[in-house]
Amino acid sequence: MADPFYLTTAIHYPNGKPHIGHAYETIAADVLARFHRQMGRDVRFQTGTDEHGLKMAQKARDLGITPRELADEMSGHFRDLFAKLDISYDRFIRTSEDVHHAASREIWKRMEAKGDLYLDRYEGWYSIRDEAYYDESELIGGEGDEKLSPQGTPVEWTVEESWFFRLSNYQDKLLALYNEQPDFIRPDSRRNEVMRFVEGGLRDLSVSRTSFDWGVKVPGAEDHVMYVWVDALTNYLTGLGFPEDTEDMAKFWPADLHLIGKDITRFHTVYWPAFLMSADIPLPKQVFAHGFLLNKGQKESKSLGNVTDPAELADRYGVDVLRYFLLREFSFGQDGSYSHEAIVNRANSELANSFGNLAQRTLSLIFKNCDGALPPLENRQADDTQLLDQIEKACKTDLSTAFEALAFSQGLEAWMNAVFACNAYIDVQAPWALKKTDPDRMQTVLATLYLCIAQLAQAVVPVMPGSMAKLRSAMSAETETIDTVWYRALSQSEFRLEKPQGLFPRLELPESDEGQGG
Ligand code: ME8
Repeated sequence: MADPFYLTTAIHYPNGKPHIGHAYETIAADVLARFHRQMGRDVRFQTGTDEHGLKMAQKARDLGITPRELADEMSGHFRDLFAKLDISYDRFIRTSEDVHHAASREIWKRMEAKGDLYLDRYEGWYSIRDEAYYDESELIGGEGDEKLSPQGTPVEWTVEESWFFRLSNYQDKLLALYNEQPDFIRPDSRRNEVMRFVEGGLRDLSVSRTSFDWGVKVPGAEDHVMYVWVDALTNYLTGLGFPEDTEDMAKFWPADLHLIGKDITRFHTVYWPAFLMSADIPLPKQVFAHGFLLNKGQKESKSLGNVTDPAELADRYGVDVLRYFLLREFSFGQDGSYSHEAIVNRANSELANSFGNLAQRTLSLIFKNCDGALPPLENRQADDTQLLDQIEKACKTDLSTAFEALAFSQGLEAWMNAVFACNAYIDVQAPWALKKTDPDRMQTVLATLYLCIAQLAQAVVPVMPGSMAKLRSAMSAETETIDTVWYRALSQSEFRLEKPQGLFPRLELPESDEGQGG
């Protein structure tokens, strides 16, 4: 049986329309899901929306609608965007679903049965935007005597009756976890940060609210709703059918990977494992925190007027160009800065001029010079075998190893180097000139290139599923195994090549961005 692989994104706050960070995280997760499926694993991929909490309640009040109306509308925008971006999730979860309330109440009851929950009064600095309390010592100064959270968001002194979770009891167990399972938190920089935080001592965590009622009711104390992070984290279990003993629970829990952004590392690597230990539920295997995307070096915000709609980017440049750009341009664990210029440059130099041009040149030459049939792959010379070996290593070893480790940009760099090698080969061999001087040699060169292109296309199916499906279909290269045996069978079949179509058109900068640099 295929190895199961359960992968989740963070669930997104639908208090506004999706932004580029949401697109980035979900595209990366989708590439990984498709990659693992391609490797033969039984993948379960979950994403969704995190609909409770004060932030949602306040936003709805500002708009004069109910939180549920806000959630319904905005959650729809996330679904629409993910359909546009070709996201192949298996489950889109909404935390307002009844099954999710039931799952959250069950995990609560288990933590309570353990003796880890107690009622007390809470006073502290609360950030509505982060939905988190902060310690006085963590705050940073804003303008005047304004206080801000470490994320730079406003905090308010808040007093309320609250249930508490005995997080302080879990310090040693968490440190043991990080030491015994060094891969639990990646990348290492985040692991070090979390270890320092936990070593500093843990205070019990306030886990219920009475000041509003948009959330999951606390079992036995129905005037309290759960702190939004308690129910939000539980989504990863709900989606598999918890608390029922479902087949999905048996097959996919513990999760293989929670993919999140760096700002919510603490919730996933301190609170979540502590809740699970308390409830006697096995822990996920890994949490990977990716970096943040900035717009020309700045955080996007309504006041700066620089908010980019990812759907518009996809419409303007093409979904696959956007997917490729986001994974190729940035080191996955680090922050990155994007601009229209960077997208256009990357797409033109690598997709249009390099890979697209390689495919177009090769297929056109075969179309024109080989009577529509595939040339035989015979009489190979050292140059040909060397290229074939190099492409196979880049696609099957280098790219795969990098993708397994979530080093997407490194994997795509290896792939691009393989494309460059093919372009260097075609320039040196000059099959267009061989047509007159040595037609047999021309056939071998074109056959070699065809096989290389089929492998290159297959390798990046997870990144550019739509355009690679088109190319692979046009080349009759849709099988799993692409090698010389496959090529020989194909070239001896009734194969007829269609007139090749351009894959990646050259892009232009939008007028407003011309000459601005980026
Ligand atoms: O944090 N670049 O939701 P969210 C890259 N509901 N990633 C970004 C980003 C940016 N500029 N901005 C946000 C939440 N993200 C909670 C999660 S999980 C149980 C609950 C990432 O809508 C962010 O780090 O604010 C997070 O992983 C995801 O987008 C959703 O953020």
